[in-house]
Amino acid sequence: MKAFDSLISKSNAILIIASRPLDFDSLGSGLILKKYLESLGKKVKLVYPETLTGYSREVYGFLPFFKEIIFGDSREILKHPDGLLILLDGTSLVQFYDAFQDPSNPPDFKIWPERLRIDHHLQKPEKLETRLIRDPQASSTTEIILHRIIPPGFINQQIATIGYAALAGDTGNFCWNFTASTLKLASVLVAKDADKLTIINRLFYFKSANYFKLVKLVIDNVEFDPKLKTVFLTIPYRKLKTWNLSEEDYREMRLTFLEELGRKVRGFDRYVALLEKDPGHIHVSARGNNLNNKINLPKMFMEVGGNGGGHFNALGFEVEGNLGEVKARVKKLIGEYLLPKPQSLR
Ligand SMILES: [Mn+2]
Repeated sequence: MKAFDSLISKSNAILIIASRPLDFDSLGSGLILKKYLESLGKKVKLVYPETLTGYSREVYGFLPFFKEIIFGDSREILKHPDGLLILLDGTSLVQFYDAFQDPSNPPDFKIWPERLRIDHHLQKPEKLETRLIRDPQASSTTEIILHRIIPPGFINQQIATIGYAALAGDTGNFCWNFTASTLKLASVLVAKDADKLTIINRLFYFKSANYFKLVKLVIDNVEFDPKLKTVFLTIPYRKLKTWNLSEEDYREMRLTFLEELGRKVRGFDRYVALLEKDPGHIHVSARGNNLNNKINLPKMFMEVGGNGGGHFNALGFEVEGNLGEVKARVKKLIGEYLLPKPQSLR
């Protein structure tokens, strides 16, 4: 890709930041790009902007070159611009520094004159980059990089393993968000002997022993709304506090609802989690059934404070407000979006 080549030819040093939240595409796209740029003689640093829990290290640690990733807040390193800044697999500023530990004093990207963002998410008004490579049709940022930047000859077994992990992760093991191109690429990676079994094991058979407790919490707190064809998981702060969940358990509980139950029950086309993480601070996430959900979820949720990021059938954001009121507004919106569009008068 010419634009990319001319951009990197100008810089000897390159800083790559892989977006939060942690997944195989974020780390994988970073690792593949790092190894490729290093093969061109560049000095590359790859940062994932938060520290990892022991569990996450177990899940992701098998990735080739994992030890080359710098884990921890990106704010210090971002204060010293040196060469090109590349932002991967994210749309908003908070994804590129440790906003979870400390949301105040976000980094100032503008002090980096050249900033490239590569992403497959829907566009968002926040403009972080000076150059953008974006393809919302692509399954993953890794797919964009392997198709448009990396020459096929560069793919060896290690790169194939990283790439396959990213594709399988972002498509739910090829259940959604994939195209013929994705499968062609997967075929190349399998032919290069990607370590499929380890990847599938880490992605789908790696639950904690207390997973069953988390499933019970979810099941005890869901509400099926047949009129809206939507399932809600609504948990107020006072209740969430009594459960005393670790950050990992919280994430696993939320994803159990969204990814394992979500999209799956006949007659219910959307799954909405409204979790009051701190008093008045609500973590909203939703999934839509890929066949039956016709509501553009990122678009609809912008009306309750969403940032427009995500995919048609998947999103998450945080908003300040009263839990009951937010839920009532979400229900009203879904009801409105489900009404047949008025026919224009002829
Ligand atoms: Mn991704």
